[in-house]
Amino acid sequence: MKTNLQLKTLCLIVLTNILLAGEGCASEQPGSSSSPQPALKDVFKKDFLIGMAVNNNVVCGNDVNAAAIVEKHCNTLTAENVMKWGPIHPEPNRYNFEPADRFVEFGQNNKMFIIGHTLVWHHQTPKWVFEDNANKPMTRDAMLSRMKDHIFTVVGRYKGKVGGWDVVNEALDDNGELRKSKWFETIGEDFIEKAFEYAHEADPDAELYYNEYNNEKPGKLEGCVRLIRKLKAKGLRIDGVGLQAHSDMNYPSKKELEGFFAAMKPLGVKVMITELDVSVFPWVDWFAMRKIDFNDVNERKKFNPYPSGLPDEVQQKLADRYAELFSEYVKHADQIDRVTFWGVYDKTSWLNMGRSNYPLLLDKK
Ligand code: 9MR
Repeated sequence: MKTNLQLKTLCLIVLTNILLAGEGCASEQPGSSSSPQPALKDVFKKDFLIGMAVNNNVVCGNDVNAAAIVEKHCNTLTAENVMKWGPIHPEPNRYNFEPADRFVEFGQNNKMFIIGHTLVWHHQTPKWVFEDNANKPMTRDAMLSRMKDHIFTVVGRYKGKVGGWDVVNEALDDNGELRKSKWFETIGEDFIEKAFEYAHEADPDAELYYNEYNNEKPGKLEGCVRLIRKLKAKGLRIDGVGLQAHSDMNYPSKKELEGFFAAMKPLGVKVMITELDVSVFPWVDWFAMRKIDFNDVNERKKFNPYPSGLPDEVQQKLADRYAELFSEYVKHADQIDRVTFWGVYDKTSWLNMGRSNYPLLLDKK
């Protein structure tokens, strides 16, 4: 373990500097060697890999500043959307590999550990996947065969290039029971086992992960532990558990994080911090967000209080919060393989949802 005080202090200073640099970052050439900021991947070299989820614009050369940031700071890379079922396999007999190919190429060119996200999820999966030719629900066998075919095609294409796959994403409900998704309803609870089995067959060398949000909360945490134990008992390969880490200024607490690391330790799996961001606002889901009338001045004040920039004191609180989370990560570095931010900079974060949020290390510019 590498929790020496000097390293820890350096990590926190770097994070705080990046966050507090504000607009100063924009005028600096993010990837240039003259930049005074050390690369995060170097600062945390002894602890874990550092990654970011990227979209098409970053890997296709449309957003050169973001690409330079990723090249400078990251040694691992995740596809934010292009490998999900919908984008990569939009119709029964049509795959759209081009964006995923560009993503993998970008990662390879920069010698990054590439993460495929994600093979089996209830979301961003087209309706046709769960229907037969007559638009009737699929039988278990037909569904398994469709799943296998998809996994073999996608994992097979990137065999030896993608180092690890989020095989199954978000299969649990908050109470730790299996989510009643179409996967669950059509195949039954062993759809998760089958997905891991097929992924391993398709690329025996790839690492395989189960990825989840809020799995540091009681209920879901217990469900997650049960699931990993079950997969292991069946002799299936599972290398790690993804803690998405969509966080806010208070959640997760130190206690919740400690509980998660303690629960994972005896399972013999690595932990990946897979989708880190820190919302400066308490969580409001998509459904509720859509109902907010941003033309109403009171609603705006309440839900979009910082439309043109974060006040200094909130920025400082955000920096402190990031430092707090990273102290926990460094403390548990013996369990953590990588820390991946869910995006590169605030402008492109999924958390804006119609307002200005500030969840990442780099600001809108
Ligand atoms: O960031 C992703 C966003 O661009 C997509 O519109 C959204 C679709 O559901 O998915 C977002 O990423 C999600 C990730 O794949 C799984 N965990 C939750 C992430 C945030 O919603």
